[in-house]
Amino acid sequence: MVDKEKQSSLKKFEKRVFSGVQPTGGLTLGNYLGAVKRFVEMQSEDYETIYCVVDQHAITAWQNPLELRENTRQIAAFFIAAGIDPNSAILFNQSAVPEHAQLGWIFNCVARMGWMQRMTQFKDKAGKNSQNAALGLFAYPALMAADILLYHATHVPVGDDQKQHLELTRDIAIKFNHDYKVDFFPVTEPVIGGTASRVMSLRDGTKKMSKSDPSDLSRINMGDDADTIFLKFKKAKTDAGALPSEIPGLKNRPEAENLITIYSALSNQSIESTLKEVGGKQFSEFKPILAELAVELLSPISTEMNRLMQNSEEIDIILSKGADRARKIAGPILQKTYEIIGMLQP
Ligand code: AQP
Repeated sequence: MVDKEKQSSLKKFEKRVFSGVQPTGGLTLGNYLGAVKRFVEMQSEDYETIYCVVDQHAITAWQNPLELRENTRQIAAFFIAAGIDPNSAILFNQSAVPEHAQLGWIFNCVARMGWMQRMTQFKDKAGKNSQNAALGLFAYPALMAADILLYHATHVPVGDDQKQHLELTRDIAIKFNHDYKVDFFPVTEPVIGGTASRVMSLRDGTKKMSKSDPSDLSRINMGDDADTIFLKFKKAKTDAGALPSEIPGLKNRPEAENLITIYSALSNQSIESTLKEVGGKQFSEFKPILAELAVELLSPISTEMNRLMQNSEEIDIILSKGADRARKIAGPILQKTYEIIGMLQP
């Protein structure tokens, strides 16, 4: 057994939060409400927070190198503009901490083919052409498990679409601990939930809002100006009915449910309270109210993000300091892992 004292000395905080966002393009309202807004809320004295721009995940689909660099900075700028304090949270980009890839390889050898073949996100992203997909796209959930377990993270705030990957992370931790007869990797708690754990496309209420959707009208991008936000909500698909006053009235009305969910998350209130407020209104009346709230909340974030992007050196310094802090935690955990599995480290 691993010496319990040594193991706990690797951890300073009882609760450690890890999460990441891929720099695959501009962020959407889905990324904000499902993930980043909650990253900000989890910054408190009880949690040590570690937030990562996961550039190694991004290249599971081809990225233009110049754009990848800029998108990496942009996600970091967005984190800070949305309220993450880089003096308290550890903020860095994944490739700057090589321990992620090193532990990722070990987890490739722990995860089973059958587990990976069940991952629905691979099927969704690879589509019909799975033979032509990158091997990295298939293996990506094992790297995601490494991202989390490299810090012995206890809590991982993510959108609903990542639930299956977090279950895999738990399976990998359990199998590693079992195979090597240790109690080393924690069984991480997913933090999914909140009002907007799954924000849907504005063009199809059954599909996730996504940065890579070919239709720009399907999403609100963090950075869209006020006119664009009003236009996108105006054109959002809806049904012909008025808004209900109670939750059962949203049944089989995915587009109505989505707009109500977005409004509730933006106004920090429950769906019930929103329906009490707007029940009975027609969409033509509700959509401008929703757009106005979105602009009021998102504009200051976009403005600050653009300001930060004017000074990319400052962002690079923040990321570099964050990577140094991250390696101080990740290094000993990787070394201990090597020791457990019998890797000679002369
Ligand atoms: N529509 C969404 N609703 C709620 N949460 C969401 N997230 C993404 N879309 C929604 C959450 O955002 C975090 C970062 O996601 P990511 O960028 O790393 O990857 P993703 O989930 O693949 O996001 P996209 O926008 O769909 O990217 P592409 O189009 O590149 O695949 C995660 O916590 C995710 O749950």
